[in-house]
Amino acid sequence: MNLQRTLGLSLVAIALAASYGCGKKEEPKKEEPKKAEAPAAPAETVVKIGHVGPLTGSIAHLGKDNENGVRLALDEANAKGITIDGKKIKFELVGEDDQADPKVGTTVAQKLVDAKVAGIVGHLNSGVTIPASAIYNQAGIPMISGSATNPKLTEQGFKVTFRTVGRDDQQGPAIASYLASEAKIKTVAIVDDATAYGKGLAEEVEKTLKAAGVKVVASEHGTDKTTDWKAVLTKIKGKKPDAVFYGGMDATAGPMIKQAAELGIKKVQFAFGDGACTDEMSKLAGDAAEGLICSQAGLPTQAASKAFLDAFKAKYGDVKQYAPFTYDAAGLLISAMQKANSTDPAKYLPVAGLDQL
Ligand code: ABU
Repeated sequence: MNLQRTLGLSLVAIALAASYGCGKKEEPKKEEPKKAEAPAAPAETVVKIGHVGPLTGSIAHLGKDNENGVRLALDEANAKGITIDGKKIKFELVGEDDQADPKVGTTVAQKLVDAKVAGIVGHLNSGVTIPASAIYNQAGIPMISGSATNPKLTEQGFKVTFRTVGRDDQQGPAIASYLASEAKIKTVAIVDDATAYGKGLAEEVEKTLKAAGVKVVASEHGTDKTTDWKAVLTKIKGKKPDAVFYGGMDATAGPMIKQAAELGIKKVQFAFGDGACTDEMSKLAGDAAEGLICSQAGLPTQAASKAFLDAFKAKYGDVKQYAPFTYDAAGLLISAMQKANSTDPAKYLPVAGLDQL
C-alpha cells in the first residue's frame, strides 16, 4: 500500500516536470555575480554525559536534584565554549530513571553504555550504584556518584568507579560518637530499611555505639518502601530506649517520626544519616521533625560556593541534598577531558589522573 502510494506520487512529479519542460521556451541564463562566502562556523561535536538516579518514586525529589546539579555543570561548560582536540564541544545530558531499583538500575546502565556516553554521574542509591558499576567497568566508562556512601562501591577494585561524597564508615562513627558523647545516650534501638545504604550505615553506627558502651535494646528492619512503622515503633516503645537510630531515606524516615509522635513516643532522641538529613523531613513529619539529629556525608550546601548556590537557585530552586556533589562530579569529568585533550574515556581516565583518585 505504502509502496504504491510512493510510486504514484513519483510518477506524478515526473509527469509535471516533463510537461513544464516541453511547453516552456528556454531563456539564456544570466550569470549572477558571485558573493564572498562567509567562513563556515566550526561544527560542534556532541559529547554525551549520562546522569542516572530515581526520577520517579518516593525519592524522586533527590534524583531530580542530582540531575539538576549535572545539568547546571553542562550548561555552564557549554556557555563557556569548550574546545577539545580542536573541536568545539557541546555537552549533552542523557538522563535515565533507575527508580531506586537495583534491577532497573542495571538495565538503564546498559542503555547509557549503548548510547555511548563519555562519562556518567550517578547512581543515587548505593544498592543501585554497586551492581550498575560493574556494567560501566566492563564498558570502561568512568562513573562518579555524588551520593552513594556505602564503602563497598569504591572497594571493588574498579578503575572507573568514583564518588564525590564521603562514606558510611566515616559518617556512621561520627553520628554514633555524637550520640554517645554529646547526647549521652545509654540505650538505643536501631532500625534499617534493608538496603545497602541503610543496613550498612546502621551496622557502622551499632559498632561505634557498642564500643562506647551504649546498649542496643532493639534491632528492627523495614524496607525502602515502608511507610507504616507502627508495629516496629510499638515494639521499640516497650524497650524504652534513649534514642532510635534509623538507616534509611527521608521518604521512610519522615513517616516514622510522625507515627512515633502519634504513638506517644516522647523524650526519645531520633537520629539519622544523610539520606534523611533533608528539609523533606519537616514536610513529611511537621513538628515531629523538631530536634532530630542527623549526619551529612560531607557539607553539601555549606561547602558549595555562593556562585553555585545562586546559579542553582535561580534555575531550580533550593538545593535538596546532593546537587553540589553531582555538579562537582560532572565538572570533574569535563576537566579531566580538557586536561587529556580527549573525550575518549580510555584516554582521559589515565591521562587526567582520574584513575589515581
Ligand atoms: N547516602 C545516602 C543515600 C544514597 C545511598 O548511599 O544509598
